Amino acid sequence: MIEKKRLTNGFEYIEIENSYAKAKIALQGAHLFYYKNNASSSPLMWTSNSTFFEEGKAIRGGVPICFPWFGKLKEKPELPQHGFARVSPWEVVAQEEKEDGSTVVRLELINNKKHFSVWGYLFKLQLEIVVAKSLEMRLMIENLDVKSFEISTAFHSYFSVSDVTRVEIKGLENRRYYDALDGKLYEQKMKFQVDKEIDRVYFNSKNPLDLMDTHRTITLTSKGSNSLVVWNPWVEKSHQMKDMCDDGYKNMLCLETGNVMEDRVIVEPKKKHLLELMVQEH
Ligand code: TA6
Repeated sequence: MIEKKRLTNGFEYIEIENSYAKAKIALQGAHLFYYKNNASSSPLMWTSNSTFFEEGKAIRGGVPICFPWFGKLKEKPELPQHGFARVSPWEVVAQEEKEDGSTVVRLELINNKKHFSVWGYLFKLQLEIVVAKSLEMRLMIENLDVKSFEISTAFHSYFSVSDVTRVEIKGLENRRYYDALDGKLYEQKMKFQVDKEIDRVYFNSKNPLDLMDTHRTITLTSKGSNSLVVWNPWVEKSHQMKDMCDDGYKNMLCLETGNVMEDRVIVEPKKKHLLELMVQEH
């Protein structure tokens, strides 16, 4: 089943249901905000029960698409954090229920005057989402301009965990990272642990990455990305965010695959950059 639906406030999303899983994708931001494998006891992605589903407001959870910048845009810090793609209306350009039981949806965003006024380049984004036993996302970024552009991008994925203080991550050992909380560089020597706010950019990311929860392991395999951002807002920051339920931090961890800071990407005129993520749970 693939059905276009609207919330009472008119907010549009696509609901997908097949023999493997159920998913929901907002047209704004081509933002997957729900995915649950039929064989799982809990959803794969976490979404705040205080999130807004309103035009122009980023959904707190699921997989926000960060483009064309990550975090604040240095030269224009007043612009929306993580770029405009996640708060822009995308268009469904293809949808297919395949013979193997999976469902594929493709959404597109082409630059408009509003985008051009803040970021003066011609571009096309196409996001392909495959809902199957695993969740696959492919973001194709095309430079339609006559000049190169530099981008920082990420799948800002919020994963649902039973207790964030008890999860382990395999694949970060000895990795260099930038700690956004103190602006310093470190190396992951100790076992990864969440017992405070975590906001780190790991460089030179490796595949696969395992997020080990008590009842399941979530394995991330990415292509076209060299950075991994790990974020948990913990108590204080959660209280500061209107769209974050106070204790929501206990059951989520962001593992964001993309290219940020020193890993940012230059896309030459008429060329494409592909960012891919496959998420499996077992
Ligand atoms: O996950 C990295 C990060 O840049 C954090 O610093 C935090 O700001 C998070 O993104 C959430 O950003 P958002 O704009 O969605 O509130």
